[in-house]
Amino acid sequence: MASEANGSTGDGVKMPEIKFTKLFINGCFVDAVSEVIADIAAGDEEDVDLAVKAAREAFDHGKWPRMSGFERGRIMMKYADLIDQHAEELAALECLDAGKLFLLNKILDVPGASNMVRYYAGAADKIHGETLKIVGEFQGYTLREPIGVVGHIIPWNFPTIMFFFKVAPALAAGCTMIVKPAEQTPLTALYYAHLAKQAGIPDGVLNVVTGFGHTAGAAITAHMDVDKVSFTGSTEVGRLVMEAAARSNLKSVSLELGGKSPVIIFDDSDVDMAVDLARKAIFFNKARMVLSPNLYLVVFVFIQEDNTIDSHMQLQGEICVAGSRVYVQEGIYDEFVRKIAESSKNWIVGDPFYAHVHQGPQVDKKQFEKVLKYIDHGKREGATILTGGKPCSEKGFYIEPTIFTDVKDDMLIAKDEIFGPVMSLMKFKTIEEAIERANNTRYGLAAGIVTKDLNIANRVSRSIRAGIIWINCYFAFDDDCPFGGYKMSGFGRDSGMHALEKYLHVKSVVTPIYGSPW
Ligand code: TXE
Repeated sequence: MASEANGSTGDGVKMPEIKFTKLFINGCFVDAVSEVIADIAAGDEEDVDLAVKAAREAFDHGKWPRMSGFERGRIMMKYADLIDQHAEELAALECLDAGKLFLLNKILDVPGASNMVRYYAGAADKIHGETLKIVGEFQGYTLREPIGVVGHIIPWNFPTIMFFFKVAPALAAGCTMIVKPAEQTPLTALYYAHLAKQAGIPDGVLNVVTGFGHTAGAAITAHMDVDKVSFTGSTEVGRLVMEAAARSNLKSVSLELGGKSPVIIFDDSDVDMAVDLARKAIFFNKARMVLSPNLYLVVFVFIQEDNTIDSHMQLQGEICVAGSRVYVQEGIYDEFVRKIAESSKNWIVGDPFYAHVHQGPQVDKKQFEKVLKYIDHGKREGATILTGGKPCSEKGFYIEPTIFTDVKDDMLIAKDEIFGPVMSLMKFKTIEEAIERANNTRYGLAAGIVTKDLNIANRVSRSIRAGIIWINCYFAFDDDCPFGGYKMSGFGRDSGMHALEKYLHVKSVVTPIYGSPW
């Protein structure tokens, strides 16, 4: 987390005051029972226990699960308005904490979050059951009830969006919850908790315990009184989450984990467009699009008078859906390789505060070293470096956008999630081969298809085992678009109406019906 909180930024944005640094339990900011890391409280097992007790009480005896969906929705609408009113400060906090661009936070992440709250506010009074005609003299119906106390564990790469991916549907469902933000990026979560109280969300419903994964996170997953854990992060920790759930109270678990997403480019593609899309899918994007806070892409944005924006995406590969395996059909392979190598000469890696920069630094030393290790592995396994391949400055965690050719499917760089600006480029002959190789991964989060042939697009979409397929585009999301993985990318869906299901139980109620002629 960035630490310099004084003065103003280079762009003249007012440095935000860091007001909320304690844990948020039962409607109050409280000191952690244990130690304090710098300014931020490091919650541990005891703190989690206090937060769970507050959430349990709010669930078992409080108003939130019992009030009408309409009333919950009304309070959530107010919450969304408060988020908008504080957008400037929230955006600056996120910038300070996560190193994400201020303007981007202000016009996309924060409004994207408030709109997500509104989306689920609108759903809160539309949670219905079914009526059942039961054989014999019975009738039945189903109730959809909140699942209970939920633990949300979230990562650092999208602190605001991840917070509301989890919190907004759980609130609409009537659950109570404990959020543990990533230790790198806790500041906005605390601010969102403060705004929730202001909006009228009762004490104990939304608690935030900041702290480390192996202490606070692990305590949530092992807690006997947590009914569900919703986790986004690494596959390794996802496994630990399931183990802890199995060993404790068999709590329900949903996981959104890593990916190794393929981008499949067919011979009939416009090669320039395909090069642009493949780069965009992992390094950055320069595009013009209609301004929409619902489309929460990671972009640098320049607003035009006609309400469109010129943008370029700051990814550094630090996104779970990164298109890190690029399969190009043999007819256009050589041209594609030549053009992507040429275009890489224009990539600018540098300080993400500058709008002309295409790619910023990796988030921290751990990620920086992890990426370099994979690049080294790729070289030793016999892949060829087409571009990049090394750090690009002495200071900071900057890595050149790296493209490997001559990659074999069984090389580590083609199998593991690198979470950095490293693309593996591979050639294929037939559609069947492309499908088989794209599916030859333990992950299944996303895939991209580039073709002008509708039948190829439809056939490949159905054949790829992944949670989201982008045809002739990449990174297009919406609140209404379910998002989640197949295979070791996890299970359960964030976003869209499907996310509500994770936070609801279905109960059947059966009664006799005497003398019915039916
Ligand atoms: O993730 P962690 P890290 C992948 C990506 C990246 C790697 C490591 O490949 O390089 O994960 O990143 C909490 N019990 N993704 O170390 O450790 C932790 O405090 C309970 C993909 O940041 O999984 C944080 O809040 N919780 C991903 C959250 O888990 C624990 C986004 C994620 O941290 C815990 C981020 C434990 N034992 C990384 N240990 C995506 N799917 O988008 C840690 N945590």
